[in-house]
Amino acid sequence: MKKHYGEIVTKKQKNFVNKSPICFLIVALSVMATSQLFLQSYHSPIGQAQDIHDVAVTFVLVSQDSAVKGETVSINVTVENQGDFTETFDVTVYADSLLVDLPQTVSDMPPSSSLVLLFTWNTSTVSEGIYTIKATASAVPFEIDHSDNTYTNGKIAVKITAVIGTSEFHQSTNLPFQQKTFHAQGWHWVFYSDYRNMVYVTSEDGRTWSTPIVVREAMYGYLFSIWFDETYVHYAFRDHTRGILYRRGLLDTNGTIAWETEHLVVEGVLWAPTICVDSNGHPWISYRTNYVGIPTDTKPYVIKATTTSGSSWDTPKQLSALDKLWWTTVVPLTNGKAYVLYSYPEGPIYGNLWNGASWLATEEIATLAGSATQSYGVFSSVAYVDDVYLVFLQNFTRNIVCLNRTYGVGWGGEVILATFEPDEIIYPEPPGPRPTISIDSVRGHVCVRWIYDKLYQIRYDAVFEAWEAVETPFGTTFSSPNPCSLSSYYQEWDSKIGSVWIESNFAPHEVTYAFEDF
Ligand SMILES: [Ca+2]
Repeated sequence: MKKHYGEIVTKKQKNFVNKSPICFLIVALSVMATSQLFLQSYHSPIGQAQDIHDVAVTFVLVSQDSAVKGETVSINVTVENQGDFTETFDVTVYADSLLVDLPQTVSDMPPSSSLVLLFTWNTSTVSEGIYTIKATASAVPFEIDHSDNTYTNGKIAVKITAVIGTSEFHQSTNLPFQQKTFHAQGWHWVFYSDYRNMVYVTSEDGRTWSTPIVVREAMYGYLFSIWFDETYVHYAFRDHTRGILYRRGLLDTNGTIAWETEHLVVEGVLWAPTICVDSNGHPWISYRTNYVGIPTDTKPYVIKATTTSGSSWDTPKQLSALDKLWWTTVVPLTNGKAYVLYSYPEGPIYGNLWNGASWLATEEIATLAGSATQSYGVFSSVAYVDDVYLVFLQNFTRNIVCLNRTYGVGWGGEVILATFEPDEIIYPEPPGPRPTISIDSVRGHVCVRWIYDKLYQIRYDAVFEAWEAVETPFGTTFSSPNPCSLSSYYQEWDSKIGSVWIESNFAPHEVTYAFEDF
């Protein structure tokens, strides 16, 4: 008979030859010299017990059913002396075949008593996987019933990813080019929408996270974009009634942000702002006018601040006269230069270079058959020095492709990084995966990540000028990751590249984070 942890333990009926109806229990605690705390139950002496030696593990309680690699898991093991003699024995806990902790010796355990032992499992050297937790009490001399000496309870999944928050809506960390996360001041920083507010959470180790800190109202992740310039964090936010708003804040070493005044950048019914800061410290924001339904006066724009604090802004530059459901992004080059990219669903991708003094002619980047952008025209781009890298899901081929623009030369050809069959494209509306791209200047890499059933990565080695093999650096334990939700660091920060995405198809959706440390 198995007892639940926390219940008063009674003696097994098999120990009584003649079970008396007037048996009663008196529960007492006896603190033994070993300082082990036994929960003891006495029975009426009217029952005549056999002379039995029998110890048992009666319950195993694991503190959690999943853990991020590196976490310490607590395991409570309840043991009982179900025999008639004082017993001494060892208790060992396993995760599959791995020893969880040092075995513990239970000394001089009185008959008819129980004891809860605490074991801790440090998972920092454990491989990702699902482990079954089992506790075993060593047999005592003359013990006959060995079947109850081992107790197996449940499974625990050790993951490399961390759930850092929840949202009632799945579009909490979109869009891939808008930036939501970085590393600075010894902290991991992640911004997302919880379906009510823009919030941020911080962590020093990537596993233990702060409670969310509210920045401002924001129902969806794609309403705001983050930029980190090594001193300030900047955001662009699309307000339903006012237009595009801008604000910057100073990061504190304690993991908080001292925000300055929020400024109105441009008025109107606008959508999906993306922000960056150029090498002179001036914020840039790209966006489109209007946002839903039939495109009417729905055009892409980019605007630059005339001050580093974003207190005043230039006249917006209209990038195209076409009415389309544009997505835009702007990336900084050296010496105040910038490159703006814009595309629409199943359309080509366009780009314009700001050379520091004026705009150069529009470049059609992806115009070949099948090169139009999939996934609502969403793409991701970064700049390294003055070169621009671009990655997106092609409309007809279902290839994830990468192109790069060499400064002074122009755009090169498409490189296919991954291919999906049409029926492999999950999340048909909108379609995924939506890849992200990050610059790793420490190792000379461009790092492309995307989500299908798990998070994949492929890196371009600039030294050998070759793409490396596709890998899954964050393991295989994912629960319905949303392939449209991925957002990654713009660049390596402190030798780390982190990513945030949404898991689980049903609310509350799990905001999930992992980082590569090199
Ligand atoms: Ca036993």
